[in-house]
Amino acid sequence: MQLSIVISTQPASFAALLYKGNLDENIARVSSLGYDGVELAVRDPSLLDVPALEALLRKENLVVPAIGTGQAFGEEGLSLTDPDEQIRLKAIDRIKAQVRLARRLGAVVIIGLIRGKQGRERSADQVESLLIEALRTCALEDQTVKLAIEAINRYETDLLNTVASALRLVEELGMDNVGLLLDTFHMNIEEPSPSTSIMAAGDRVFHVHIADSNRWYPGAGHINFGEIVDALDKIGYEGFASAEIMPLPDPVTASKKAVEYMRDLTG
Ligand code: LER
Ligand code: MN
Repeated sequence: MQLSIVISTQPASFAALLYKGNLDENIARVSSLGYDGVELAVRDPSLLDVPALEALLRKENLVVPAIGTGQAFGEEGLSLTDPDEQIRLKAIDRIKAQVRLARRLGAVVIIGLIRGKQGRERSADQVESLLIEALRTCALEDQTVKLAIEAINRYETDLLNTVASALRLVEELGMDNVGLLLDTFHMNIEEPSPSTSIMAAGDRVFHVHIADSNRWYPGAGHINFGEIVDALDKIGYEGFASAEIMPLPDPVTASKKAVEYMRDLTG
């Protein structure tokens, strides 16, 4: 299995991010630790010097399997299902820009917290139709770029907490370039059996996040990663497992432990 780790291209408040500081140094460190790729959390692609980034990735021999987009929600309040149409349109434009960046980098675009929240005033049907329409527009921007909807636990959003609910939405949308991101931290909270959920998602799994039950590096909590890896093998998953972990006890130890533990497990 190919391994990557999430880093941010700019300072951010989201906790499960390593290396929030200098991008050049961070990418060099990820490479020296033996990762195959680096997942980038990007708030706004227009703030990136893409040719410089591409040169750096070439130099360090790293690919970018996925781009995280949640900072636009966390830092700017953009969401694909906001009640305010102007905010929804801004969020759609931002994801379209992420799709264009992803095309250049060969990455999947993650639809995580940018999906927004349902709240008490609106029904699930209302909010899900807004999301489906927004995702259709984003997916049509470039059908060679995959969008991966992440099932996120109930403490972070009330919209699409389980793999089954995200899968239902993906099937309703019915576009080949829209699938799922499975995150072991969220699955450990929401799924009766993470391996059964992985099997149910099958070839709709476009990307995987790994963190242990406490969101520390794999091996620091009680998730059975052997079972997770077996289930991913069974569905023929050939993508990346990307460590989205707390920088604890410190960023370098966390990223080292994650890659060592996963290499031991997957060979
Ligand atoms: C992001 O991938 C994630 O897992 C969420 O908890 C926050 O966006
Ligand atoms: Mn995640």
